[in-house]
Amino acid sequence: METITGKILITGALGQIGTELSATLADIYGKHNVIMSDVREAPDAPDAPLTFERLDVMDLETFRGIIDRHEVKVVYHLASLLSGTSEKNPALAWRLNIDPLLFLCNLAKDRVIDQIFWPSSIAVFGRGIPKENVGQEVPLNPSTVYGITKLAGEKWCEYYFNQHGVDVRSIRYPGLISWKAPAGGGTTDYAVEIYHKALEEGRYTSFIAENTAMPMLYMDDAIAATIRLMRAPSQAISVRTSYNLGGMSFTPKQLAASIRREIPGFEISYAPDFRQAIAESWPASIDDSVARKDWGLAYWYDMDTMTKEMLENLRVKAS
Ligand code: AKB
Repeated sequence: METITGKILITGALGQIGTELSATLADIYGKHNVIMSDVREAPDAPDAPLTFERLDVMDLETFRGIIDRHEVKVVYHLASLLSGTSEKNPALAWRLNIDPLLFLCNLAKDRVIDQIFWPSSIAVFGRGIPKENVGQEVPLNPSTVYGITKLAGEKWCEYYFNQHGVDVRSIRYPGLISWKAPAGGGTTDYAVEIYHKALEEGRYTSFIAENTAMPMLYMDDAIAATIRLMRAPSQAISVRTSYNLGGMSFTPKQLAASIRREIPGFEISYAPDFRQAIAESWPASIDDSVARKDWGLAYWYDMDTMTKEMLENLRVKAS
């Protein structure tokens, strides 16, 4: 087990990333060093393994109380409204995605906490750039509320690093695919739902059109990348806005073909909704060479190995 000064707090810890990140951090640093928090109640498990705090991240007084009480030094601030949900409630998305980040940056500026991780997204990209292999330094013109909040957040991270030496690190996550916890409110969520429906019903209706490619990543690779970034020496971090992460790139049609290799009768149909326009505003693939060079980003899964893992684990979970 590795030693750490102070405790680690995870916000949004019951969400898709938080569920897996909390467990991995507890394995690395010890259960007593990791505090989970979420706006939802803790799951009603008699053997809930980690300390849990109920926290609405917009309640800054409670947020501060938790940080002080547990002597938290590192915060993985994952609580966020995703792209689909943000379009439905822009004012809430702005407040929720920005105010707690600024609160944490100010705590780090005052040296109450030492390090922050904050997730950005491929949603920062928009018009005026090529669709494929989008690089780290391109004009950012998001067309969604969510993308606007993520772009603003990235700029705040950079500002607090430049002006106050705040060690805040960030990744532009692509769509994340996992089986442990459901995705919630994103445009890339079809790539999670499809596996559940494939097993439950043998068919799926995709809200994204068949040939729309988006960058995607299996959760194990996302967690490994996040921890690798946070452990990298400060002098290796050349990007203080947010690092591109490309993962893999596929369309719903290609993902359906991958599932059909495991479940031969699987059928897919298409009924694009408002999220289609969001998907079309995002890149199809991402160049993440800067993250590879700076802190050794690497991946272990491709579409087919991910499909095998997803189906295998969901089958076990359902049995
Ligand atoms: C979403 O679809 O909103 C997220 C994202 C790409 O940030 N998964």
